[in-house]
Amino acid sequence: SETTAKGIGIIGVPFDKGAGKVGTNEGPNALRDAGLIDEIRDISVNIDVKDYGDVHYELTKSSGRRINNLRNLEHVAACNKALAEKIEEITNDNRMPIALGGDHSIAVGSITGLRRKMKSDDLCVLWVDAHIDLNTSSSSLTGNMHGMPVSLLVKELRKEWPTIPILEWCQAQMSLKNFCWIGLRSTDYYEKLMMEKYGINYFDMRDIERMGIEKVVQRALEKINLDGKKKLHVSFDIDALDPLYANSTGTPVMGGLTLREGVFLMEQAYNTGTLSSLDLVEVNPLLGNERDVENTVNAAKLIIQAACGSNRTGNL
Ligand code: EXY
Ligand code: MN
Ligand code: MN
Ligand code: MN
Repeated sequence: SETTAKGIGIIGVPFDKGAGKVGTNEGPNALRDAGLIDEIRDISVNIDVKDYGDVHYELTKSSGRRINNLRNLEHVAACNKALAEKIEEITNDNRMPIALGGDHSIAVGSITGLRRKMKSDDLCVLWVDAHIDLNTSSSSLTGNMHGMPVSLLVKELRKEWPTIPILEWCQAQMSLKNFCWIGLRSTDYYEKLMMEKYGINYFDMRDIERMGIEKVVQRALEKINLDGKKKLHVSFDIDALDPLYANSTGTPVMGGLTLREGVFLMEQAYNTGTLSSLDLVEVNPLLGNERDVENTVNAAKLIIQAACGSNRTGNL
């Protein structure tokens, strides 16, 4: 297979317009202020980390009105367009992009940017989340676009969308077959219908109870990357973790992954040698008490460090 990236590229996406609550725009700086960049550098003397700063965008038109039930569509479109360009720049620099969210709508830009230099089927995605984020503009009950990113990225559901000129740049055209979910415990009625209709790959919390996290990760990777030839993107929503570990997030759901399961999952993803990019989203430092914020930020840091090859028993 191809050579792995020579370094890591961090991109902050201070964005909350896809969520129903404000505050995930503070995520990137909460992680940086907690020492994330230096802690990644400490993993190994050979590690090469570049911080590309934050994504900035400008609106081409300024209206806050809803279009097709899509809250803040203009913001979501403009931010993700700018993010896709940054991700492309980072991959051109031969670095593994790590997008610090931001709400989960930013996966639209991050995966679109990655896909630009790849053939269809060269990329697979592990979506680690309490939610499946599969709503379309017509199925969504909230209009919050962080519940819709997957449907904008896959050909099976993109056709359910009306033509939206400001989203024309989003031509990811992935297949649902190249996605697998881990951690599900909250899906909407229409999302469940789509899961059945398209035979979606997933391992929910019941599967984790029955098989344990090791088997779940192994089976998930077998489903989307059996021969190990694809590049792996992990889109990690911090609300996949139980609120005990990550309460500072907008849509917490009890009964989630332990921090140990989340870290182990990411260590196994790293160990495949195919991990080539990551989103870490939905950290909201404006929610919860001081202790919640500290726990959530620390949990996010451990997961990112695992994606960078950190070893819990020490790094040489
Ligand atoms: N399914 C609900 C909706 O569409 O509004 C909740 C989505 C929550 C999305 C969070 C980020 O994963
Ligand atoms: Mn450059
Ligand atoms: Mn999500
Ligand atoms: Mn979620």
